Amino acid sequence: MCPLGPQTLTLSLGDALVVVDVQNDFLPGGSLTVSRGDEVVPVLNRYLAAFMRRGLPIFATRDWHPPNHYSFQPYGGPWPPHCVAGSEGAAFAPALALPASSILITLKGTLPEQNAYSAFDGTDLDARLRALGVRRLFIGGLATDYCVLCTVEDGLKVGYAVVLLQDAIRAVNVRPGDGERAEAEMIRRGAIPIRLEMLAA
Ligand code: VGL
Ligand code: ZN
Repeated sequence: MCPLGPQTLTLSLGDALVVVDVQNDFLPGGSLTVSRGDEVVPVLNRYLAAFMRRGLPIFATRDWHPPNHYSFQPYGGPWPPHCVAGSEGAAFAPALALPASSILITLKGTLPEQNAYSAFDGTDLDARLRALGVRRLFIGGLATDYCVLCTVEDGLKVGYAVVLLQDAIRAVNVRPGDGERAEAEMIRRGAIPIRLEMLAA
């Protein structure tokens, strides 16, 4: 007998939650809206509660660009200006229940020429995770086809096990299907997809 079901996953020491870029500019009304991006918030709040309850580390990343970032359209990039450091658009979604006292924040894309779709690119995230003894990352947030994809890929590359929070990600979908292709690619590379109901109580 397997009372928890074959798909159940138990959180344990060595696990960390990484909430990617749940910022106003990626939500409805923002400057680079991810369609239905707001739907990740209540789901992430449940994952956050599970990690808090067990005292496991929680990281939140923020896209944090200078006003002249090279990814912005006026500077030849593909995106409308978004997540300018210190702006309201760069703030965390107000409904995201981040534990103010314990959250570990990683800023990325902070230099004019620094891309940093990945939370590992040009940041100290890897060093901070290692210092805490983290071996497995639970990754969700925005957007599936950019920062979540690149963060998951880099996490796998540098040796973490990665669990993809499949019910807590949404895609930009510049081309239709980008989100689905990104999910398939992350899983192909070794990320384990889960949904809330698969977390053991
Ligand atoms: C992102 C596009 C530009 C993301 C950031 O967080 O996925 N996408 N900058
Ligand atoms: Zn950006």
